[in-house]
Amino acid sequence: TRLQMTFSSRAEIAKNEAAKELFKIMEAKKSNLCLAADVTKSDEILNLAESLGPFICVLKTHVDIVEDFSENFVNSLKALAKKHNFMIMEDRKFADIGNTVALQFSKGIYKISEWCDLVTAHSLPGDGLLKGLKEVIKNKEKIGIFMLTEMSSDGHLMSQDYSNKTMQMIANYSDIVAGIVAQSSQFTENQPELIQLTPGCKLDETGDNLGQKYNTPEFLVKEKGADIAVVGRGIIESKNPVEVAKTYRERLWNSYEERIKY
Ligand code: 6AU
Repeated sequence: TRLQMTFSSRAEIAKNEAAKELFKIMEAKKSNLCLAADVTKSDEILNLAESLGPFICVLKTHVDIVEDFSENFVNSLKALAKKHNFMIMEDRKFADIGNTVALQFSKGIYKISEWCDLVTAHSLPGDGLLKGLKEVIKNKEKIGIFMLTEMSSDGHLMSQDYSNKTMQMIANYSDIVAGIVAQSSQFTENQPELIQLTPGCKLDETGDNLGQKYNTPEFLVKEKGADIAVVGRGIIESKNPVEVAKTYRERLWNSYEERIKY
């Protein structure tokens, strides 16, 4: 099954070009750490990208929290992604009709499709959303979508049925879907071409006071099937982000190496 396969063997069978590339980056850098760069100034994001870039495979943004967004910022971030060999994921969580998400993806101030490698979306509106995103992606070389299957937050409304139907929906869009955002390995057991991204990762605490739930790197990779774990505050709010990021990277990668042995 997926859990025993190496990332390099999965690169061979990935159907989405961005997923293929991401598997290769993970293997090359021995990193399955995604940084959630949830800070509100563009310089803070660029500083994180510069100092932590060597240790991560993906830098995840929420571009709508950036107070001083500019085209310059995007160009600098892209340059750092190239320099340190990581991919940029905009965690936009699209959730509207196809026509609207196509506009949100390509227009407005952010023009997300012009700079992201990966982007997140909800399946809630139905597959018209994927059709809309695909209209935009068709002119781009490599963009991969991550579909939300399950969330890390307390009381989310994504039932087993919702998650299963999400998997059915994405089956017809394997060229543009790179993976899923999920909390358990059940959905992609027989789909090693998809990448499981799992948020809610911290070395110690169990949650915040707004419903977020945390697990350790070992538990997420070995028990919950995470291929990539997302870490935000665990790193960016620590006293020494570089040292802490190295620790996350090492513990996540060791967990992956142990996982493929069994
Ligand atoms: O490590 P944290 O709690 O500081 O940050 C977790 C990051 C945030 C969330 O927007 C995101 O992960 N996230 C997602 C994603 C990636 O889509 C899904 C989810 O279920 N839970 C979650 O926290 O940037």
